[in-house]
Amino acid sequence: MDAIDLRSDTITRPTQAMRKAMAEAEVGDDVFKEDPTVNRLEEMAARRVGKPAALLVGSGTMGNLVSQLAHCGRGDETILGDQSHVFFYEQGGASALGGIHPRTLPNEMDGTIALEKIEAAIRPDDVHFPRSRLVILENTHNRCSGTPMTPAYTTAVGRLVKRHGLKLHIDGARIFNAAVALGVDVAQLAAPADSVTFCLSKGLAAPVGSMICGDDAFIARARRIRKSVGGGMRQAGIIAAAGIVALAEMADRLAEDHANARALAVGLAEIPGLRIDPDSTATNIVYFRVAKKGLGAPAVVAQLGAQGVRVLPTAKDQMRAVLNYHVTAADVQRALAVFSRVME
Ligand code: TLP
Repeated sequence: MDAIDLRSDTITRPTQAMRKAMAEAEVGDDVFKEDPTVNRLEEMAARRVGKPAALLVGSGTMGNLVSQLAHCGRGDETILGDQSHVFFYEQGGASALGGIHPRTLPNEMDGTIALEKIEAAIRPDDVHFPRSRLVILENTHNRCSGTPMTPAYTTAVGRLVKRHGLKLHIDGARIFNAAVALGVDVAQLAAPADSVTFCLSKGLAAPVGSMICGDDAFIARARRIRKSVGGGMRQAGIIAAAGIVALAEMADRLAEDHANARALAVGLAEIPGLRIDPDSTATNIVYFRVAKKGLGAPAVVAQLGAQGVRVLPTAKDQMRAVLNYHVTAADVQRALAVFSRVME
């Protein structure tokens, strides 16, 4: 039997409809803005997220980097969560390549950053300080159990940021998961932000690609910067075609991944030696701990792997499972049986 791969939703392979669309895609040179399929995807993404314009980039990491470079100059400061993907998993690219200074604040368990902490971190105009320029939120919050950020919270941050003359960027790699989980429109989650990135290649199952959305001037700057970091792709309609299918067909089904995640979390909570609060799982990401003396996450991961269940170790005693398009409700039950065997 095939392995049940729960390491990430990035492992999803393109659907048949995507492969067909890719094979038949009308293409042109996108650096000349002449790829009709890329243009169509960018219009579609902008409309869906409720922003005037959008830009296709190679990855979520590139989207966050380009967005930071488009908002900030050298010596400017970003304010972001200490558990954020941008801070944790993107090699400090904004510092290395853009001279941008990150100011981290603690993420609460639900991925939010306390409003008063954001406000207190905004620097006054003083020759000693970097200029506070950009606040970055993440929705859903990967390292905080995939928790969705509500429109009320995002709106409050947006207001605060605007009052102080800063900009707001949302790393919305999984913002469609957030919208489905909260039963709101993506545009509502994106409205308070000056820029939003989202990934086509995670739960939406496209093979490659992320979108940056924002106003026309911002996207024009982002387009220039994308070129400078080597992201000017030519006949990119081949991948945009899959992105169009992803946006049109794959967002609504994310509720299935969320239900499967919940079932997995509830099942894991019943297995002796594992620790998880099933209520922490609101979307497709499940974090859980090993609580058995002398047993660490790497050993459990190796034993699970040997029995056809793949999860990701995320700390000495912590693992992550991410539900995705290729994992069915029956797979979840099979995986739980393997977990029980391994933990005996
Ligand atoms: N996250 C990956 C790993 O890098 C951890 C995963 O498997 O979850 N923002 C968020 C919130 C993300 O979770 C990720 C990918 C990205 C940005 C970066 O996207 P890519 O991998 O396309 O650069």
